[in-house]
Amino acid sequence: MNLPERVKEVQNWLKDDLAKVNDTFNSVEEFRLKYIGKKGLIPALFRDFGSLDASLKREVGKNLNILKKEAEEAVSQLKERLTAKSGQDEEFDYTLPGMPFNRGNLHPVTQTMNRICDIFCEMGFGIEFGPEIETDFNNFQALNFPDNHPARDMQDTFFIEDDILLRTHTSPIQIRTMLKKKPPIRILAPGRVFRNEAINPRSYCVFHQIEGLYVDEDVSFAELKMTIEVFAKKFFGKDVQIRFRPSYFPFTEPSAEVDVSCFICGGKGCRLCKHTGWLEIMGCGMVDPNVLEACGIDSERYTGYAFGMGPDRITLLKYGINDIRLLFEGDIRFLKQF
Ligand code: 2U9
Repeated sequence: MNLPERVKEVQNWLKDDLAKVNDTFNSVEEFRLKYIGKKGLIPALFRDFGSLDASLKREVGKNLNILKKEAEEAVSQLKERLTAKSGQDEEFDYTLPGMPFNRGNLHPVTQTMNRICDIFCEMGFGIEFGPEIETDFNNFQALNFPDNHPARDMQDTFFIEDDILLRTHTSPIQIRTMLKKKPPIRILAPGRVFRNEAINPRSYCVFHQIEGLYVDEDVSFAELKMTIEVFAKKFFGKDVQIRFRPSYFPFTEPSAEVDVSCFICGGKGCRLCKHTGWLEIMGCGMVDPNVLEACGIDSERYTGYAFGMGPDRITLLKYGINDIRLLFEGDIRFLKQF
């Protein structure tokens, strides 16, 4: 095949190949190399042009230049299209509505704990945290638990070593605070606690507590009652009543359990309050002088009150949940309802 015919043939291939190029770098580059790359078809035609018969040079030279220009322009247009498209997703339809994304929410127990902490913070309480692994002294001894108390039994407490255990209440936080700070002390101690209990709908081996402690000169049971009443009305609603029933804890004397009038039936009696009209929400009392002394606080000069509540139980009551285990399973289908 002579050169003029080869030029025509390359012209036809160019048209066909151009129609097949897609918007990818590889496809454009393949096209460029085939036609105008150093070893491409058009430079090869130019190389043969030198030995062409002089009478044909004018006509063939003109066609060759046109062919070269067409190929170069095609490549530069293809490259421009590629640059314009890069950074964009061809498949993406910008008119579509935004994709909804899962924002998540705080665990219901965290919500309860935050609300409780907020209310007591408004009343001047600070918040303290402590380790979940504790000493026997901080968890039992300093809190006036006698050596033979059932809670100290392996059956009830997870011991790690002889004197090291998983805290069974958040009270060691208050012990630590009293050991390092002088009164006045007014703190809240929230956290996870651990007890070696049978697992069933009403009890679990891990649960939460929030305890409060106020130690100063002249702290009285009357002040404790008022503080708890303010809390109960803010948390459960301004119309709730509260009542105190005498009780016993090793670390407080006198001690009491606190009930609120049922916030479902208003005290008339319903399934939630087991037809008593009352719901037990916390325990409290005046800090036993032995506990103050164990922390180096003069019990002649200072008195204190303390209280403790279970935010898991309060969450179950609030939402009418009948199985505490649901709070610890991490099932998203359950958790996203709150
Ligand atoms: C110190 C001194 C006293 C904390 C208190 C209670 C009463 C109480 C229970 C509530 C529900 C435990 O989780 S629960 O079962 N707690 O009734 N807690 S007084 O008294 C303290 C704490 C620390 C130094």
